[in-house]
Amino acid sequence: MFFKKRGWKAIALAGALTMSLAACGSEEAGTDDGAGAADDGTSDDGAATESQETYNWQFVTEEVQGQVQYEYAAEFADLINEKSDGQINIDVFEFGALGSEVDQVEQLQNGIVEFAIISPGFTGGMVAEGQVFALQFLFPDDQEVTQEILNTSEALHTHLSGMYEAHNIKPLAYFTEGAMQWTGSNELRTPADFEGFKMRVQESPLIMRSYEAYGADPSPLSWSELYTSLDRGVVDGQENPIFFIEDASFHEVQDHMTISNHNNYVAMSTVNPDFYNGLPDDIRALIDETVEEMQPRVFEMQAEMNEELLDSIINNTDNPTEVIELTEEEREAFRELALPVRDFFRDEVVGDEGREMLELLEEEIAAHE
Ligand code: 6CS
Repeated sequence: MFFKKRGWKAIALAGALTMSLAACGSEEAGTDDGAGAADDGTSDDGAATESQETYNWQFVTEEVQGQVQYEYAAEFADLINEKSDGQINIDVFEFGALGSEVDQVEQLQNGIVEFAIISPGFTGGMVAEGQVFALQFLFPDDQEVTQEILNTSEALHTHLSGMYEAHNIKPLAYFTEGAMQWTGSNELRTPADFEGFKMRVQESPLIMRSYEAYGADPSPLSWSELYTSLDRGVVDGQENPIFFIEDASFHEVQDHMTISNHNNYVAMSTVNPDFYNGLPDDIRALIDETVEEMQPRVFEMQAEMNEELLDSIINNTDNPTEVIELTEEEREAFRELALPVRDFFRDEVVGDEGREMLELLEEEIAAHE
């Protein structure tokens, strides 16, 4: 695996903090039972009394320091630590420390980690309905409106979340990491530019289908291999929000970037449901309250990063990237090809429940437009 700027970074676990908590905890839910069983998520100091449970949890992300998911998890961990007067400690892992994106999903499902940020693109083979986020031109262009829908949608919070829970993944929140843009070794302005284009995608059948609809030749790849693959011409291009393109230095090995805003990069903060359900009510309430607080914070965070790092790409004279912005007419040509993929999702990818979810989501989106 290769990360251009930082190399392979494994995060050393911070020493387990010893804490005492006024609330009573449950032994099976990552608490300190005083037995010093560090490998089952407990801390090793031994709480003085049952009413002084301590908690030591792990939170894994698909990104590295300075990127949205990691900074979200770090801030979430700090907030929880503060609110609990230091009695809940969360160790945050950068991507790579615990394996691939798919490994991380399994760790969450098995309770090896308590929390994870997951991109639905990596669970497409398991929760087909989660691929709804791969449908290009579905959500409004206005990022604030999109985030409002992600915060309040019954289709997502009731229907889709239930489908994830059936697979032992409990989504706590959905958030955008920004509008996605294309980078390429050639200019990407019209669908014809995608003809035979080797497009790197996440491992989701529907994302692949979306690029096949443009005539491209999609190939699934972890982002850890993407810089090198772009550099060596193994793939010709990729999609991501601007902050990620810049921070992972993809622009340095791509001559062109297209501001297409063809989709949002949506991520979910998730928790292992058995762990979560086994927590005392007040601890669960603390988590819920903090998840809610994080929603405006992560929106602000991604907006700032995406804006600043666009300037950084434009002003990079050492590795110049030609940046173009599609006109509405140019976007329309892609939208027309993307619409039948929505029918494919409805008719071939999901069952009745998934169809109902999409219909409801479309109604919710229409109500916001
Ligand atoms: O392209 C990817 O696969 C990565 N992109 C983002 C914005 N976050 C993590 C993800 O794995």
